[in-house]
Amino acid sequence: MPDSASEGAPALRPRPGRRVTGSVLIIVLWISFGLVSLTLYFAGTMNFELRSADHRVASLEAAQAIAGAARYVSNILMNVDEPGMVPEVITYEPEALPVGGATVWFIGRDPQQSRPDEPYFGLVDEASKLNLNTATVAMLELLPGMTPQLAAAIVDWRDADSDVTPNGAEDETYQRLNPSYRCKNAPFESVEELRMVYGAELALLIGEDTNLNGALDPNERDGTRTMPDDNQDGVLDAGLFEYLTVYTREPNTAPDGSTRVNLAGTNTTELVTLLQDFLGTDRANQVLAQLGAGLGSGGGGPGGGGAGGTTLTNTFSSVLEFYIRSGLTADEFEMIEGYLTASTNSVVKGLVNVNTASEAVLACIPGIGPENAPALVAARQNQLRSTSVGWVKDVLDEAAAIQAGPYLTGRSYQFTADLAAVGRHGRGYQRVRYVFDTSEGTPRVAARQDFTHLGWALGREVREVIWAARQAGVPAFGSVGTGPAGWR
Ligand SMILES: [Ca+2]
Ligand SMILES: [Ca+2]
Ligand SMILES: [Ca+2]
Ligand SMILES: [Ca+2]
Repeated sequence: MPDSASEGAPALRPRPGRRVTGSVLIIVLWISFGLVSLTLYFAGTMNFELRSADHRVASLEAAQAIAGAARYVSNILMNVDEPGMVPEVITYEPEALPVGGATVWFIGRDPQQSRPDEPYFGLVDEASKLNLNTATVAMLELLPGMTPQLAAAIVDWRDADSDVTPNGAEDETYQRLNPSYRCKNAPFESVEELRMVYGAELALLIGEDTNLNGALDPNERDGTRTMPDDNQDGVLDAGLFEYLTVYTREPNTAPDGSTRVNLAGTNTTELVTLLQDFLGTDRANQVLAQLGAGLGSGGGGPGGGGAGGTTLTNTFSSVLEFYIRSGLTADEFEMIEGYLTASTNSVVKGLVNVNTASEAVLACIPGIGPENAPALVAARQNQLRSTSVGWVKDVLDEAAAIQAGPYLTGRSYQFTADLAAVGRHGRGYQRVRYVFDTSEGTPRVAARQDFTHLGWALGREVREVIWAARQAGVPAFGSVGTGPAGWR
């Protein structure tokens, strides 16, 4: 029974008091809970922020390292022994190159194709590819995956006229497209421009190599399970991008910078001087006799002229043809090769470097073809350091070599540096592809394209090294490096 006297005031004391305490407790609990949640929320966000900040820093490091590596490449190209020489891969560091806190790789192409599953690291010689602006329909048609329609459309795209090549495409074809556009009727400025050409489907251009790294990545050999739809044959069936360039141009000057002796003309004054300078008068006379020319004083031959002005009965379509007809030894030819030309142009465009081109590209050259390309690739194993085309004479028969001569060179002046980098903790992957042109002396960046969006292109092994290092909490590629001399 409650006490009536205590019914008023005392009743007010404990109850509301307890209720207040309870409410306070609940409020405190709520606030605590809220604070904990907020703390957890902010901690999570901050962790996320920190991680993404870390990632941003890593990306920045990688991007800066690529810019540094590009300067290093420029330096490599500036320091080749002789103009037009392809830098040997063992003379630079194309793999796991430390630059600041980041690491850079040069994604290249393996001349031996020894490990199809992993990328090869090195610079890529643009003269190992066919030039989109100079190759004929017949040459283009021999590329793997090329259709006669696309080969013809490529030539129509770049030629100035609007006459439709058989199977080709000029304005009326492009006007029918939606959206419609005009045929360019001017040279290609980039290989990517092929996308504009009628019939150049993306699948034809990139083939199975969706990340354009020249290696068979897991998604590129699993059939239709993941993109792309590859044929699962363990071989990388690359697209047309792999074989084409627009950059190849060779200065028509001798290694010492002087004007080359033109073999396409019939006047031999300069040739006589050159042969005498390098081989002596007697040997020069022998060679000229072989060529059907005579020195004004002495030396037999049907075309003998006045002193200092002899004529040749033959002109030469290429330096290689001159070599074949001259009877020069290989060593003699190599000495004078760089001083000779069969072109009157100051720059020769679109020559293919027979010392670096793939079998697929060599197969497109008239006189070589799919039947002779394998023999050339097999025979050149010891020619990789050479700038000579002379050895081709020993592999092809005479008629074939003479036919191929005008398309070939032993020198390269344009190189792709496809640079991929990771920053700290192997994070922040970036990839930029540069094309360098050295044809005017100092290396110049002819093209720069960000390839980061193509995704990881450094293969399984590099990824595993990064993962293992991250688990162990150690740097994946040694301590912070300063890069090799010259990268700055
Ligand atoms: Ca045209
Ligand atoms: Ca690939
Ligand atoms: Ca696939
Ligand atoms: Ca395949």
